[in-house]
Amino acid sequence: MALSLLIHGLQVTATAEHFHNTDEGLILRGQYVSLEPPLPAIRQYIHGWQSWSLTTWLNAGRTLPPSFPYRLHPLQLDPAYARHPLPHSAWVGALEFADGTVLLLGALGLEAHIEYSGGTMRGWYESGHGEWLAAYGTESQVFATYASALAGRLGKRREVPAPRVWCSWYSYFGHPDETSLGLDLEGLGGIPFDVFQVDDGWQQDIGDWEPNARFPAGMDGFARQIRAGGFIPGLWLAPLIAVPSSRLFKEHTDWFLHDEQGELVSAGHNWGERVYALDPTQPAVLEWLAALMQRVRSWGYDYAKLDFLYAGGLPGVRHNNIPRETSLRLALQTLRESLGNAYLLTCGVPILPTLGLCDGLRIGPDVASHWVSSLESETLYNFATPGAQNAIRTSLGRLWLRPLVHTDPDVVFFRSIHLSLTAEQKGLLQDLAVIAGFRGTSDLVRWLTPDEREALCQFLGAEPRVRRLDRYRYQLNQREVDFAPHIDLPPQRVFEAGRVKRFVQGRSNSERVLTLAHGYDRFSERRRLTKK
Ligand code: 9PG
Repeated sequence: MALSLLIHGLQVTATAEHFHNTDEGLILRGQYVSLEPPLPAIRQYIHGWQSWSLTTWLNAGRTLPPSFPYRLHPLQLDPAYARHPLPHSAWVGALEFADGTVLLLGALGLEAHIEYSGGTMRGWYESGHGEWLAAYGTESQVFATYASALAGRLGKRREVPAPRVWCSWYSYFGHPDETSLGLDLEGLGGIPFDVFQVDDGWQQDIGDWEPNARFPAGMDGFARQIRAGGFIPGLWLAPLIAVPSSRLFKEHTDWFLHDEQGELVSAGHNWGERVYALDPTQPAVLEWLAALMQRVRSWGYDYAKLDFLYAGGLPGVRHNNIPRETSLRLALQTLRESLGNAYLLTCGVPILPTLGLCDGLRIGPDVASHWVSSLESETLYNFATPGAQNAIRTSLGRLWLRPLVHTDPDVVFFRSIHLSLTAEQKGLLQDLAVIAGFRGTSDLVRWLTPDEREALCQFLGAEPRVRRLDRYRYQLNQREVDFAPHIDLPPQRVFEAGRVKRFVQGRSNSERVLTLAHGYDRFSERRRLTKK
């Protein structure tokens, strides 16, 4: 049914099966809906599917080429739409007009997608009929209305303060060890962190969540050491994936998600291997997940960073045929319940299915010790890879989620060694963390000068008054910060023959494989940083 409607004063031609006005605004119902405003938009908002997927404002009508490498699509964006001809938005899209006003269309259920073409914003549910919110006003107003409607449908976080987190990843990468971390713990004495979180690298394999030889005291022993140091023990796991080398995969290959041809579904590449996705709609998998979370709790961890959760929402044939994001949400419900009252930070996760179930949510890709790699952004056209600029761009586009969840823009840096960021770039990351309300670092205290240590303490303790001045400008107490000059995408893909080849040449075989598989050079970065 097509209707001409007034949405907060804007005359819009809308199609849906059903319309009704509520306190929240105009609610549309239907599998397919559309909004056609009277004027063309100048910019459109695209919202990436999971934490790491690109989220930003684009000039209306511009297209985005598919990112490279394709084998990372399942790991970085919604693979079902990776080669969609128009910029694709998961759940929520918005249009900005020349006078600065914004028209938003946002799904209130899961498995929903949005695109904009020919002056019309279209939304569709992959299956079934769901609800949508249409709102018109200032950008802040319409996103606040959407957030409040989502809170009513999916829920929001518990009323606990956001923890201040020390996380091992951005200094040790895949090789943390009990002895070095023990020294770091001592160094952190007197610095106001709440959580000391061990990241990737403690486990035997992705899928085999038992401590490896670098943690001889066991994860329970190390949790006791963290607690004795005065911090809440935190642990990283990627419970919904496994690599083929793991015992889990070898012993339970039938637990993994298949496609219609009966082939295993790829969850991307990482750790030098292909990654596969568990099918948590199988009762045995759900039981295994619950037992795993209970084990983590029994070891003494009260903070869990659960990562690579997108795997639960990939397209595939599930045991009980329920839609993909609904099945992810059911898995998250089990994870949440089995973690009891532990703090849950989700990462690499489709956004809407987590709402009401997690306390904290990673809202952008990883930061890195560099600002941007021109190979990745200009040639691979990949904005989900680690890098401070990518992290800032997408996280800024997701700050509207603040009323629903602790928004984690990833760690900040105070160190000046093992880092190529300028003082200004470090400052942008720090300001964003304060605005987002979630603070963490991986800096080792022994890497910090006395001034840097002092700046870290001040950052952790500061509670400045934050005011949003416009889309990219904020005021922190009396100081203004403007992110606008730092977030534009390169206008189009720069593809010089030989550029990728030159980049890859001169590296060892294993580095070459990793570079090609990942589209970025994490391997050499890790080796450089962990050199003592
Ligand atoms: C541990 C890390 C850290 C980090 C997480 C996640 O290939 N990729 O695009 C890719 C993106 C992110 C990523 C790894 C690979 O990092 O965000 O904080 O926990 O896992 O492995």
